[in-house]
Amino acid sequence: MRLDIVTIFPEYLEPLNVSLVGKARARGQLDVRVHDLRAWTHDRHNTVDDTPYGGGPGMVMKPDPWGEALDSVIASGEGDTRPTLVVPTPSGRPFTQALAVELSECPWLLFTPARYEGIDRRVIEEYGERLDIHEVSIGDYVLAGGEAAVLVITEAVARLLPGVLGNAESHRDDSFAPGRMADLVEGPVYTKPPEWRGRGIPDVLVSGHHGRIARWRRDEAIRRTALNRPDLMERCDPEVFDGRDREL
Ligand code: 6GU
Repeated sequence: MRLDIVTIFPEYLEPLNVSLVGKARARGQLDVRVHDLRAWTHDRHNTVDDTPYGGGPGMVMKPDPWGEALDSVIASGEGDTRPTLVVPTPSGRPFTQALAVELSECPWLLFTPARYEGIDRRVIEEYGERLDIHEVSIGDYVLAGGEAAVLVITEAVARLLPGVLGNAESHRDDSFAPGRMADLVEGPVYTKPPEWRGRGIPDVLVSGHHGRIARWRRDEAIRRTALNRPDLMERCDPEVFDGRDREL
């Protein structure tokens, strides 16, 4: 997969050299290209923002540098391949595991993280007519810019790429993974030693009884979901609660 990111803070994307995403790059599974938006400005101050039409606080990112930057990145593709445009914005659609899966199936993603009050709307309209586009929010809070959202989205997408996670099964039981644990968050996990500061581990986990272990994990997932995510409980599939008891 190829990833292009156009930003006024290229150094903000340095974490893409680390850990899972960094290793995927080193292995050639991810081709990440970070571009400085100011490379496509032409004035002495490398201006990327201006005051909003209609007044109000803050600044808006000018369309010209974005237009030149996106044209240049798009033209760098092979043949007539086109990137899928991902526009991080607090007014976008919520980023979910389902969207992470959808984006992981795209060969080429182009991210446009903005600072200030966002990008002149005409840029989104223009490229929305030429490219598949997703305006995406990573949650109900406001960040100073979209770069942190790019890191979040990239990590969620990269770990879904074939061969990036060590174990192909590793994301089967993820919180929010489609399938068995759909709409439940995961329960607690334990490792050695069997006693730490006087605290043991649940006996069932060393019982060797795989059916009982699976049922215990399911029950703990439901308990944690009810506690932390009552919104998910509302739309939980009743089958998840008791549909598998026959098999356990
Ligand atoms: Cl994608 N950008 C910004 N600036 N704030 C956000 C966000 C994105 N998602 C949630 N808050």
